[in-house]
Amino acid sequence: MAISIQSVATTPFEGQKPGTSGLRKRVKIFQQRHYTENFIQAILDAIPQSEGGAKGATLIVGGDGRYYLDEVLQIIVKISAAAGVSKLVVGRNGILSTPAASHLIRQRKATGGILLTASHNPGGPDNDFGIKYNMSNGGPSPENVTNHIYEITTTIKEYKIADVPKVDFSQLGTQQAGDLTIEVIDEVADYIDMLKTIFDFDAIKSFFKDNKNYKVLFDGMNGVTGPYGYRLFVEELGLPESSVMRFKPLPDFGGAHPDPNLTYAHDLVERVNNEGYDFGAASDGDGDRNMIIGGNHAFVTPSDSVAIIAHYAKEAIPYFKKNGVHGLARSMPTSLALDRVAEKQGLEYFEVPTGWKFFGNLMDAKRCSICGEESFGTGSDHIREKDGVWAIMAWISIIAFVNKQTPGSSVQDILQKHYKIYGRNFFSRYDYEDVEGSGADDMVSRLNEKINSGEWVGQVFGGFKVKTTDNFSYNDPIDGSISKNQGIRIIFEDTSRIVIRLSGTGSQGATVRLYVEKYSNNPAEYANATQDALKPLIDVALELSQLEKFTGRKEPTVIT
Ligand code: VG1
Ligand code: CO
Repeated sequence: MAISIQSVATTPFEGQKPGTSGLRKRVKIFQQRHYTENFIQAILDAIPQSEGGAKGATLIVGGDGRYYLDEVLQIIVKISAAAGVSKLVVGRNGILSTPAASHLIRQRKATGGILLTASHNPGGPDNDFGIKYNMSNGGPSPENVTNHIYEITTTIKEYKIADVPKVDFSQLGTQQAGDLTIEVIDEVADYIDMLKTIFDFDAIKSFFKDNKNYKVLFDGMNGVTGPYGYRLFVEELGLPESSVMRFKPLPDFGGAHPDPNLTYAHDLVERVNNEGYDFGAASDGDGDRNMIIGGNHAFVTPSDSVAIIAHYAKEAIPYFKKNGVHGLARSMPTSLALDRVAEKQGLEYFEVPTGWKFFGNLMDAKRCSICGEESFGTGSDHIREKDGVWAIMAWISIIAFVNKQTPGSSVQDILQKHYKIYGRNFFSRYDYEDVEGSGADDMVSRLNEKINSGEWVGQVFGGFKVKTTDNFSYNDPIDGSISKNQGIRIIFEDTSRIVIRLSGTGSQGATVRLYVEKYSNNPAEYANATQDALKPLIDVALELSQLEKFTGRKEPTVIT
């Protein structure tokens, strides 16, 4: 079918540089005339020839259902048709969780995918939208590709759109827009089928059958995982409907902040503690993050979570029984708990910069099977994104496995058992959101000076002796690329650490992240409260960084 293609003259917009995970800006910014079109055109033009380029490509498209999704979908259709893309595979109503999109790219052997999400950032007309490109391995594009996208946006003079009618994404099936085929699919089905190949659904069902009083509560936080959680917990595993809450995706997430942590998933935490639930879990706006809690105020830090999953993987999860565990990896600020599991199991392990894109090469090279970030991200080489629902299923599998051996084991029991074997890495992150950018930059410049001069090395602060200081740099062992300035590290003799870095996912102002970690192998301390255990180190961090002086903030916005 012949369609008319129009060239539209445009000029570059400033700041279309993808951050830790794609371009995230206020909706109002994306709504500016040509803004979204420029960026989509840049993405298509930047698809590497080694990946096949845009012409003839098959792209997976979907997002977390946030406000402005519908308009962006139509823009993608028009620009794709003009660029000679051959097929778009889109979730119904444009809905696809980030892990489901990653899975589909791999399953369909697609060229790549365009993910429409700003993850845990709030949605709605006055909040955020986001666009990210994933490669044929299903993972976020690496820095050479995001840099290329950015370069194109700085010189763009025109974009091309095809004159095609509006596509209806609520209808399953195939439609044509000129030569472009658009296939709208059930957004949940393939993902649930994938989970069935990873986990032992029968073992989990029989655990729930044998423990009728075991109560589970899943919180979709009004984000994309609601339909996935409902289908999984209620329809597949047969749990009562009271096991899921906030499971309908809303364009503004009901005004909530869809970030699964103790602050923003407060409703879940309250209900689990007050209504006698044994297990609670939440996922973020786009479904790649997870939070795991147990009854009686048990909280599993994401750093512990990935270590515990790695510890039990081969026993409790069929996927790892079958494929083995090749190696482990964590992002730099994530606690060293995972390293201890790797050492004990004789596995190779890696420390990469913040952001899931750094795990992909290791996984593709079969050197990493399980990985995680302290920011509620946990995952494995089944896809190339972190996967919230997967992590929740991993935990339920572990609970079922441990209870088979020791009936009545709670989440807290599993934590304490782990600390008895490995010791405990107390870990906490302080976020100072939306601080004034120049103050944050000045703070980091001063820290860099201190580190370059080496003046803190050998000194003792609050009883902690500094062993090394640096600004983390990563040399990718697979492709040799080097990523510098990934965060200030102050490492002490006893392996305690302070890490400071600026967020790369915010849409305005700066967010300072301060991470502190302290190891204990004294069993008398394992049940201590995290904040009490870390207080002396946090004081050192605030003193060394002079955070209050530079940012004017006395208290963080979020503590996890
Ligand atoms: C944050 C987290 C990082 C995570 C990233 C994307 O980045 O710290 O660990 O990979 O968000 O997660 P930053 O640069 O703001 O610290 V998601 O669920 O927002 O895609
Ligand atoms: Co997310």
